[in-house]
Amino acid sequence: MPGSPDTQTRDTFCRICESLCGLEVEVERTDSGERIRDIRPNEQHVATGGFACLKGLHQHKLYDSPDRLEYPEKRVGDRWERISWAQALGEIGAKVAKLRGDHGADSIGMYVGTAAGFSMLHPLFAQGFMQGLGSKSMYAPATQDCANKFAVAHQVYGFPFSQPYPDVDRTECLIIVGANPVVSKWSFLQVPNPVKRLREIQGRGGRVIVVDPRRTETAKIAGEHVFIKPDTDVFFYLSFLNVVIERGGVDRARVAQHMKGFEAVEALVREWTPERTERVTRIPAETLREMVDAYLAANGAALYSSTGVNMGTRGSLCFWLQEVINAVTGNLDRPGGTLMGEGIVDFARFGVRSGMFMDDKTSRIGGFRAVNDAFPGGVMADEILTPGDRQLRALFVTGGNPLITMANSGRLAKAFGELELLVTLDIYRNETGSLAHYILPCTTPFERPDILFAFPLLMGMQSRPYLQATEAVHAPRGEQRDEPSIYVELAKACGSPIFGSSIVQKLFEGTRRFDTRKRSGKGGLPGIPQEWILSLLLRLGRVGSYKKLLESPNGVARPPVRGGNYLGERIVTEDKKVDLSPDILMEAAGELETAFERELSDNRLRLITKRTHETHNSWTHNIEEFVSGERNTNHLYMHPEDARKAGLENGGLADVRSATATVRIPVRTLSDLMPGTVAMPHGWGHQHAGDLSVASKTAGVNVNLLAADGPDAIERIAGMAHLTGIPVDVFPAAGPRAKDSWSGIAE
Ligand SMILES: Nc1nc2c(c(=O)[nH]1)N[C@H]1C(S)=C(S)[C@@H](COP(=O)(O)OP(=O)(O)OC[C@H]3O[C@@H](n4cnc5c(=O)[nH]c(N)nc54)[C@H](O)[C@@H]3O)O[C@H]1N2
Ligand SMILES: Nc1nc2c(c(=O)[nH]1)N[C@H]1C(S)=C(S)[C@@H](COP(=O)(O)OP(=O)(O)OC[C@H]3O[C@@H](n4cnc5c(=O)[nH]c(N)nc54)[C@H](O)[C@@H]3O)O[C@H]1N2
Ligand code: SF4
Ligand SMILES: [Mo]
Repeated sequence: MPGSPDTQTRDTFCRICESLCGLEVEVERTDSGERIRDIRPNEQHVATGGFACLKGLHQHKLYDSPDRLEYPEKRVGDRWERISWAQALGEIGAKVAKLRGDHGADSIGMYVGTAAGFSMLHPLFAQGFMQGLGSKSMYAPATQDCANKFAVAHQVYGFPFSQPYPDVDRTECLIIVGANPVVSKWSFLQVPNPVKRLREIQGRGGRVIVVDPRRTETAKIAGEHVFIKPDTDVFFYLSFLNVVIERGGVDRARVAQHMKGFEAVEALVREWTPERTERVTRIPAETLREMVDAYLAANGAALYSSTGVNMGTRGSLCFWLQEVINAVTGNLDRPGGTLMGEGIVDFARFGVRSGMFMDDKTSRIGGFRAVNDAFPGGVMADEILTPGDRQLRALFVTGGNPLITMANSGRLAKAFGELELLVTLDIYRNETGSLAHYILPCTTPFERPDILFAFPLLMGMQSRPYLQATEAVHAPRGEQRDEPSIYVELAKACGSPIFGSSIVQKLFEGTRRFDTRKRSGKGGLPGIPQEWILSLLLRLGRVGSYKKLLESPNGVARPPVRGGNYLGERIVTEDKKVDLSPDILMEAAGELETAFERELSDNRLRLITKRTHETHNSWTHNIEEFVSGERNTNHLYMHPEDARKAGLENGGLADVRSATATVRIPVRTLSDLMPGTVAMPHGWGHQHAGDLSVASKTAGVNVNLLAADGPDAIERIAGMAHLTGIPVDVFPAAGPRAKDSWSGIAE
């Protein structure tokens, strides 16, 4: 009951997605500890005021579930045993030390998952642990969603995290390619309440145009939609720039002053007229010209793209061309165009000076350059299965679920079975955990103190900049610990000091004495004082302290980014110019003619992604009401005409075959799809996670069984997996539904 003596309202913010919605949490005191009764959007919040989504408002059902991990577990045969932290740390430490001694540090890998990224300290300490071990074998989901953006920004702007974003509140023309912010709530930018914000663009006479193989929720809200054949975006961008030049839309003076290499790109796009690219993109030349005209006529316009483009086969080329277009038309660094955020520190300058993320290490398999220190997930199975120096023998998975979210999950599961040590740090025993040797239970976002994560804090990727801090909403009820403390303990147990420094290691071990124990649960296990480190970070940026920020539970607004001070000033390339034609991208563009020819003759169905409001990657399927009734499975969405041709109808069961695997799944017809395109939501296939009492009973299938892995299957520049636009054939099912989520099919 709100206001009753046993309940209290606490302010915090959501850390599931980039919207970071301000929340009011109703906490009730019970005999077994504090429990969240209700979550409401914080109406007073300076940036997210009154907005939150279904997932955010129901997240306590995930955290409060009896399925939550409460203590460390060890797999003994096919049983799970509860063990103490001391035993877990001791055994893991001994194993790691032995592997490191016998096979070198690189035999120990780490996959830092998406949930880690929404905490400020979790990824930092995971990296610090690896640094201590001296291992370079880092992996991250970036090669599933956005490594192309980092790799290209590194080339074009001199730093991977220099990521311009559309000035949503002032733009007159926003072209959204392969993103669905109404469902995803935006990516690489914080725009809470996307529906309202997109409508506002239209309300002030601006245009929002969505380029997508599906008439999406965003397209319906924004009103204008253009179909594109999946995975042909690079040809769209080439002819977009071709028309920009044809229309005289290049700001030559600005290009001469602030950019270099435009001649090479100009020559590259000369042959790519919209009449030509129309044959593969299926965007009529006239439509494309009209779109370019709208973009050029606007007083401030932006092309924005996200995972629908990133996950194709040429995400790096696409993002590069997009950035070239935004730059040469004069839209980069101007109001209404694209802006370079301003974090609490000049992260780009700091990064370049310190050499951060500039390591040019390459993967053993395939020789891929690391992006932000991480190797492509697409070679992970090979790194485990291929004998030799640097062979991966142990893996830590922290806040991620690669066996559902990475390409060729069937093969990856087999590879994980070969690992001598697999440890997951999670709030659940997820599918990856089901194969682990040890599982370490972690605190949830509501059980840890926090500030904004790296994108908004360090890069200023916020449409309405502000700062915020939160305390833990309540203490964990079991022996769960925060990840930074776990990594300090693990480093000690492995005999490899965190961040490679014995002084830092000792310092953190010492600080545990000051733990207030408020957050350490009934296990009474001391942790490192996260608040101190958060405060230190804020002080580095001269924006006060953690404690001070706590006084403003609705956030503290920061000055808006106005543009006009990036080019020639804040840019960190050596010559202070935007590099429009980096060698590595120009070289990669050499294969476009062949790719175009291949595209012309390929008319197989293309499988694309589809996110839904209730599901967040692989981890919200354990909430009963999110997966009840018809929502108990994912579906294969097909255009009615394609379904008819395949001999299928709404509700029928289909076999979907790619070059990698075949999966069996029920069909839903959907006339919002471009004919020739089929769609399947990812994140399903939980039958192996027996501990997830709700999710494990869902019938969904893991779409990533269909995606290919290995050095020849991934994008060359950034190592991106190919997760959308996958060629498939669809048939009526040859048998009943599958029980095995590693194979997806009954046979
Ligand atoms: N509800 C919900 N929200 C989420 C997530 C979630 O799982 N569920 N995940 C979060 C995460 S981790 C991320 S990275 C963001 C991602 O955020 P977004 O990038 O906005 O992701 P999607 O909503 O999947 O939108 C991708 C769009 O690309 C389209 N598309 C697919 N293939 C192609 C193609 O070849 N070309 C073009 N032009 N379009 C294509 C799809 O139809 C879809 O509309 O969302 C975040 N928010
Ligand atoms: N086919 C296809 N595949 C995709 C995508 C797609 O659109 N289509 N999308 C991709 C995208 S955008 C991404 S980002 C990746 C995601 O890939 P992953 O990061 O591997 O997967 P998630 O499902 O986000 O896993 C998050 C895990 O973190 C746990 N968790 C939640 N909160 C915490 C916490 O506070 N601490 C700890 N320790 N754990 C926590 C959850 O229980 C869950 O197991 O997958 C990608 N895979
Ligand atoms: S949009 Fe939803 S999931 Fe994302 S931060 Fe807001 S409440 Fe959380
Ligand atoms: Mo993502």
